[in-house]
Amino acid sequence: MARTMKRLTDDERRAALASLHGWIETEGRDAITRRFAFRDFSEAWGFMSRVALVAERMDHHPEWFNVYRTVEVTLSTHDAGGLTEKDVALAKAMDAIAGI
Ligand code: HBI
Repeated sequence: MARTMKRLTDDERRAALASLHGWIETEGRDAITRRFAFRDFSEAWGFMSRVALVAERMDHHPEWFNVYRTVEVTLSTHDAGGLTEKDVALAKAMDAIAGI
């Protein structure tokens, strides 16, 4: 049985956003969103490929939309019905992979 993660409190969410770069609260959802822009599609795809391997290791996956050199990402924990520490950890990993 997968351990159900606890949703972050409002204070925890605020602190988490302060520790991240460029992430914002998602409209109408208990989630966080960020738009990454790269030099070209190849760099965007390379980013997604590296993140995909981290997501598999974490067993925690992004909701993302790629158009050419941009990748829009939304993170939330479906099992918890909202934002958890797993989303913050994946966001930090994505920032690091993007070199932010
Ligand atoms: N990824 N973002 C996200 N949220 C989840 O709840 C989630 C996931 N990846 C895998 C996963 N859950 C499963 O391991 C569980 O549903 C069992």
